[in-house]
Amino acid sequence: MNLESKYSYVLGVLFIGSLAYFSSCTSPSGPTGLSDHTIIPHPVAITTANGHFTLSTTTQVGTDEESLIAVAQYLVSQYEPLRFSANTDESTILLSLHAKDSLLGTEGYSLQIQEEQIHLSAQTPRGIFYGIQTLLQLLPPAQIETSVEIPTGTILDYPRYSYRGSMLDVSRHFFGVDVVKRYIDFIAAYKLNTLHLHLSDDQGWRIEIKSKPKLTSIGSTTQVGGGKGGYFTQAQYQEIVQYAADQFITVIPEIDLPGHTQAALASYPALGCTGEQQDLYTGKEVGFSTLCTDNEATYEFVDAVLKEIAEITPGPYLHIGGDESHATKKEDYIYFINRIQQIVNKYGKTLIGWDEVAEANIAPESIVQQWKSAGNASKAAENGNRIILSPATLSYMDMKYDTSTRIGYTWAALIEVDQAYNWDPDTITMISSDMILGIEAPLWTETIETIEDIEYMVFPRLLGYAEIGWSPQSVRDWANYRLRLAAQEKRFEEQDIHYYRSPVVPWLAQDSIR
Ligand code: TNX
Repeated sequence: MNLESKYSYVLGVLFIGSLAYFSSCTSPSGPTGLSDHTIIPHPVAITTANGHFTLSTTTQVGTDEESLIAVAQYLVSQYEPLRFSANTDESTILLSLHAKDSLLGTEGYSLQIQEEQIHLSAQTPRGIFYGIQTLLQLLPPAQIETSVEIPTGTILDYPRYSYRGSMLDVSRHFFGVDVVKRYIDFIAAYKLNTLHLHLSDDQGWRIEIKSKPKLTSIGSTTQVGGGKGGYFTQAQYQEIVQYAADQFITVIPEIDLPGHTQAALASYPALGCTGEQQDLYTGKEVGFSTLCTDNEATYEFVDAVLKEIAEITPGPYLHIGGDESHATKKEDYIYFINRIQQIVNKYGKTLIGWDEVAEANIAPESIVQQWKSAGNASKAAENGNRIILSPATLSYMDMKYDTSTRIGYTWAALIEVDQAYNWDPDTITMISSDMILGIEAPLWTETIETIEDIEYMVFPRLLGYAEIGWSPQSVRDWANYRLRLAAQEKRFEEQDIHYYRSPVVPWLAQDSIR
């Protein structure tokens, strides 16, 4: 970090600190104590001490636990001056699995910052990984040349929900392995633990199925607007799954059925009720295609597809879509979903479907993702299904921020950064809290063509969804959140993220003070 950027970091901290100080007037430790942090998602509990730990170019990270070496190396890889040391006597950042607090569970951590040492402990490597994300946010975003002071104190932290996800639609526009990896890095930094990949739709089939080669030789060859499309080989998909797992993220593959299947129908016309040749589709309409539900060949096809995907997916879930099947008769839809559920279960997986699947007789173990119908979600919850909340009006990242947003849709809502943040899963639905598994923010890509487009729609709304999924409602507050969000600006810029400079966020580098 050069002097100028170090100076502006200090200024930034002071600025945020003093904003927090003057807005609350309750901070006894002054503007640079740990409680004036800018961490997102906001931790559960923080206590502030009066000193500081000095992190320098000789600071070493160590652990006595074999199972923590990979996360220790991850930390070192994320922050240039840090070194890994096999000898813990020389380490001043210590990682351990000694955490006793039962509140921490499998994802929580305790971070104790003392003058001489930082001790990060948890009950699992995953907990340590989340503690590392918090620690990284306490460091200046750019690399230091000499040293940086971190305020002392302790953080005790664990998530509100066990399911914290984002969905990326790689069907409407195809995005390759590198883009998906960058997306994984984004969500991991804010403690999300699930990546839902929307792998098939009318406009393209995006995953190699060895026993059904035309799905990719024909079905993957285009996308919205007529571009060349693309697909993941099974090896590439496995590479993504492993990359995600290394950051404690579970991949959920979605094959959208029985509607949203034009790419499959164009590849294998026998899947349709007429058997006639069908064209590939490059438009944006939804709800016109369906597999033939009273044709045994359909079930043989779905079985073959889900078998191969289950074999390369270590996570417990298969998402079967089930949304907007307007071309399928209701009784046929119910019959189809019930049969598909048996196939998913036969391959040892738990079914997830969009909220319409609640119209079928789904087993209580299956999971329902609410996007449109609160009624469907309530019905499912009464049936014993746990619910993932993705209300389109609040959490769809393909919705425009305001009417001037260059890309995106408006059909559900305009979602400004404050609206994306300001909702509580418990109060937007009639479902009892214990049936809510968590939340997921989807990014549909009919209008999104490049990584820059993705970044623009996702940043900064994603951080708000991460906080809704992780932090207790009692510590969430827009007035304070917007200051913490503003402080992420340097971090976004360091990573060359094309974020939306929302007018409701008091960015530090306003043109007037830049
Ligand atoms: C609805 S959400 C859809 C998607 C579209 C999206 C666009 C859902 C289950 N279905 O097919 O891409 O709207 O906002």
